[in-house]
Amino acid sequence: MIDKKIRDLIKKEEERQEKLVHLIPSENFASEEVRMALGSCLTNKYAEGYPGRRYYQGNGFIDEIENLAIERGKKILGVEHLNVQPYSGSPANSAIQMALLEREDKICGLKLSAGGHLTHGHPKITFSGKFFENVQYDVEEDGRIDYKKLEEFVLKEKPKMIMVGTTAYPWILDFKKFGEIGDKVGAWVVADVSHIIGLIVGGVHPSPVDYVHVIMSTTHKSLRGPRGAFIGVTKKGLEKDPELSSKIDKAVFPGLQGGPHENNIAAMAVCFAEADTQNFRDYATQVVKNAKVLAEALKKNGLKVFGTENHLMVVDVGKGRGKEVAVRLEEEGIVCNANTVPHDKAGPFRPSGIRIGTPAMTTKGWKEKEFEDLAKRMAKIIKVN
Ligand code: DSN
Repeated sequence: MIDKKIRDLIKKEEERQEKLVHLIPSENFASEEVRMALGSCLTNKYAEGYPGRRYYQGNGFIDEIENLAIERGKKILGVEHLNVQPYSGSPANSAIQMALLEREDKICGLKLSAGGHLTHGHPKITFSGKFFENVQYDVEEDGRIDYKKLEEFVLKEKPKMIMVGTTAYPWILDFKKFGEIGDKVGAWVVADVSHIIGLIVGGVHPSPVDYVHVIMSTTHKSLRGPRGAFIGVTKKGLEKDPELSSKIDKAVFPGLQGGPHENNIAAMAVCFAEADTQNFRDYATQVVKNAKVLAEALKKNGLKVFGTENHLMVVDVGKGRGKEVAVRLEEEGIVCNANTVPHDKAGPFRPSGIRIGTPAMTTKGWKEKEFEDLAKRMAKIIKVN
């Protein structure tokens, strides 16, 4: 059967991705090779369990694929153990928390409105917020974490787990500081590096590997892989608990998930190999250069910008105007998302900013000149809107 409706819609989406300017910092364009693996026959196979320990027959090639993903991932990340089965970031964080926390233990994460993530203990409506006691830290007026204040907060609250990870934080994260602070209260320190993983692997953001116990990341953002995630266990993690790797594995399967998506895992293996090249390191360097140019050019054109030292920034577009500005930009072919600014007076439902980043358009070959021109266009649209 040819499903004409779906084919037409995919074609339209393909054209949209081709034509527009994509600035959502968590989006990217995966390579043909990654997409080949994703669309392959591997989607047909059940493989519950882990390589060499499967519940179904017929997993010889699947085991080779998953082992390759693990081996390549461990090499670029520098971790001791790697689980590549999480379906995506939220299940991965849930698995980590399920492995290491008891009900009512305290989890500490950056506030969502300050650039954190729902799965980092966001109160009431999320798994991590419902099942564990949660405390949240904030950023300062300038959008930065004050590490002194963070330390005081952690010493007072004594969380069992500290989530270090961001979705709209344009500054370098001081993983060493987080590690030291966590050690003072004996907390698990988990780095969710989903946004910056490509920069870490590309050598343009410090790695958390020596300072945290667990590293989690999605693979489809700055790493340019499939929509999936991994959980890595560090040497420091194993020193804290020699059983850590097995606790994580058990929480992923059978704790939370069933059969792993081996097409995804193969695509992950491809993206790990792609990331282990000079070409990718050049890409990561260019992502950061482009972001700096974009931020500076927007400032020069009169806008208030938070950032940047990484791949993204938050632009203050006026109290409560984030959504209307994002819609207006899309009408002009520029795709971004509305976002809160630090200490947003308008609240999360009518945010005052937009969040933009450079990973996707850098993949398309954009350099400083294109981003400088774009900043001028954007400033005009934002100001007259
Ligand atoms: N939804 C992702 C983002 O856009 O940053 C975070 O999971």
